[in-house]
Amino acid sequence: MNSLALINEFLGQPPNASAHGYQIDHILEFCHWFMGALFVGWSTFFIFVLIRFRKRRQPVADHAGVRSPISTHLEFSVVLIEAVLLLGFAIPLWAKRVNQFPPGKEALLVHVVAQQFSFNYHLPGTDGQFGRRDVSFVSNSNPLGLDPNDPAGKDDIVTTGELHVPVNRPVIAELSSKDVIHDYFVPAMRIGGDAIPGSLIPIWFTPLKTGTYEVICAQLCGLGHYGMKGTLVVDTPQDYQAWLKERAELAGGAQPAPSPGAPQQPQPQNKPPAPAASPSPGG
Ligand SMILES: [Cu+2]
Repeated sequence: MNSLALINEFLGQPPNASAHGYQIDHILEFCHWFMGALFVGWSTFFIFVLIRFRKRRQPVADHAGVRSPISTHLEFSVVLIEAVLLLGFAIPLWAKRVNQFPPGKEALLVHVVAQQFSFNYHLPGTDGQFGRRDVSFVSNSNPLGLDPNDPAGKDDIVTTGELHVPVNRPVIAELSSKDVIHDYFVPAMRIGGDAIPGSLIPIWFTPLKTGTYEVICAQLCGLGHYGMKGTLVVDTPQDYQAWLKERAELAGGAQPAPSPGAPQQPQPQNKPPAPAASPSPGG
């Protein structure tokens, strides 16, 4: 156990797996130790006061109050330490998260679209272009409403529940929602952000370790909120390419269906029709 992360681990925080996560962990760990010291200090002072100023020894109230400047100095030190934490560490770290996004070419951009009760992912495919999306195209087989007439969307990849990303490459996730406010939270990456209908909220992180990590919804979003989980898999670049290829092959066999209002056209099928699989997760 890392002695610098004693309280974090005690409180059940999973090991950090992202580049900026160590800074967040240091602030959390320091805050916890500082709060611990304050708790012990103030508790000791409280017990001392209870005994020192008990009624038997102090039958009449002293209207002059405290004459020693020590309590003022103590209070001032606490404020000073808190100000340094906030202005010196917390705000600069936050500013870096929201102002210094990695350049678009270097980063992997993915659209995360939350819905009750799962996370959908939209990747641009080999052309690097996201296809147009419109709510009028949304159906069970086209959960994100990809426009079937937009050539940029032909190679797009849409998945639900599981996202793969390559290790050591910044990932920018643009969060939005189809229904209510959700929150895309990846504890091991020390990142999270609200997914709000009508808004696009970008967050970014750089995964450092390959592995499988839990994604959870951190906003109480309905009855199935407890089951709104997903998986983030951090792959080696080779595994990531293999996953992309596999998803592209799957997507090639299942183009977005026409919108509900459009006339139904028979689709060419090589296989006999399988029973319709419902994409809606049990929640
Ligand atoms: Cu949710």
